[in-house]
Amino acid sequence: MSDKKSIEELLKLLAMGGEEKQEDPQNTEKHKFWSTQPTVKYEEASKIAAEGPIDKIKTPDQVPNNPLPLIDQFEWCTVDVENDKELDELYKLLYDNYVEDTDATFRFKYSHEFFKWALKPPGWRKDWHTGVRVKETGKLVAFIAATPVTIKLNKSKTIIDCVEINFLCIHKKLRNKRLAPVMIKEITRRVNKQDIWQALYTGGSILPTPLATCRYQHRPLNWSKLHDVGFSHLPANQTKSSMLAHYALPNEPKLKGLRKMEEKDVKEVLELLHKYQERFEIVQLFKEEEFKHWMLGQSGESNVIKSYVVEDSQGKITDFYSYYLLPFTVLENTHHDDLGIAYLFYYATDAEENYKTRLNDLITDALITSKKFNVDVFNCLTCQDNSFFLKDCKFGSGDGYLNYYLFNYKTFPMNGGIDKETKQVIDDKSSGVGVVLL
Ligand code: R64
Repeated sequence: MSDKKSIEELLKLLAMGGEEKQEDPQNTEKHKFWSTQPTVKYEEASKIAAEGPIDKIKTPDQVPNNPLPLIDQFEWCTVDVENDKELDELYKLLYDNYVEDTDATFRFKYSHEFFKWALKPPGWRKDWHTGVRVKETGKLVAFIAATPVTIKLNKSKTIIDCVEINFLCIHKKLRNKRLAPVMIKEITRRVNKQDIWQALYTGGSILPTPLATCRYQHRPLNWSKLHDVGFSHLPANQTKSSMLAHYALPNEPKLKGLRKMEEKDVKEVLELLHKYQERFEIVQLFKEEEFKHWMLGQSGESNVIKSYVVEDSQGKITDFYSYYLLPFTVLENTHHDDLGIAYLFYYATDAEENYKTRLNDLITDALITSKKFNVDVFNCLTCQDNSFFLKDCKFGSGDGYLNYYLFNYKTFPMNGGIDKETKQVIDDKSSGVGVVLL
């Protein structure tokens, strides 16, 4: 976000000769695993002739019935996310061992409600919440999850029933023991047993081969708190009060007819979204039940997912947006112990000639409504049509990148909303990526 960061980035780019390289010392180990998997090889990526599955077609009965062998002291388990005690174990594993930012000052502050929303969409399966325990003590030391998702590739009109892979986490003391490949192969086996052969996943590190790369974007809402915790820096030519003024927002949303989305809106909003998504190359197709789950949560008001619609004077829904809330715990700060974070999720509008203005108004209202939920920074990526509002809505580029991957499927590379060389946002251009993962 700061000037310092952009200089750092430039130096890094210079040092790498403009190429993104693996700085991971395990690059070769990683390669040893990924080169055995049905993914696009780096060299192939630029010369893909046709889209389609990579492995030859199989049937579930050709897939082994038994789990992969594990190192002796460990055993497979399923984590029962309907059991509070097991949810607490998952919380502890992830809190202590899931991805951290580079300075280890922030950790995801999960809640039971977040886990249930993220892990139990319609069609969820217990055995897709795969864990590893220490045999002797029962301690949970690794986890990986698959959830069902249907994607559509708009160019070829291909619809694929696949899974999303998320929450891969291995206890810090078990790192470098080659456990991740075993976790990935085991979840693959369990998914294949259900006659599903493709998976969608994202990650910060570069593996063979991203279908698109997006960049983190942040819109400060509570600039002074972000400054206090060391996330935002004061630019040389600014004062604290000029920063506050720059990021100030009205208290009330400005779109006439804006209201919370309700269950009765599900069908109409879903139609609006599916129509809207025709502009992207890869999108998520929802069944009504799935859309209800993802936009409204379990039952009653959700503290995790927030969805709003704009209803015109004829009662027609013209726009909608959604975001999920997943705060960070802030470690070792004298003034603050958490940071409220919203992540932009799905949105749509039927606007055409005033498209850019409408998107800007819509996302401005997303920012405004999120302040009620103690959001300090509103995050999104450079995917979807975000580059139409990032600048005017005062988002700034962060130092994180998110790579999108498809397992066992070749696609032409897609635009992730940033320039390949400079990594800067490309303004006012649709990205290819219309699917949003948590
Ligand atoms: O900023 C951050 C993240 C992020 C993002 C998308 C866009 C911007 C983003 C930050 O780390 C951050 N910090 C340190 C301060 C403010 N923001 C992470 O992430 C997209 C992916 C989010 N995944 C959440 C998730 C899902 C499932 C399990 N655990 C976590």
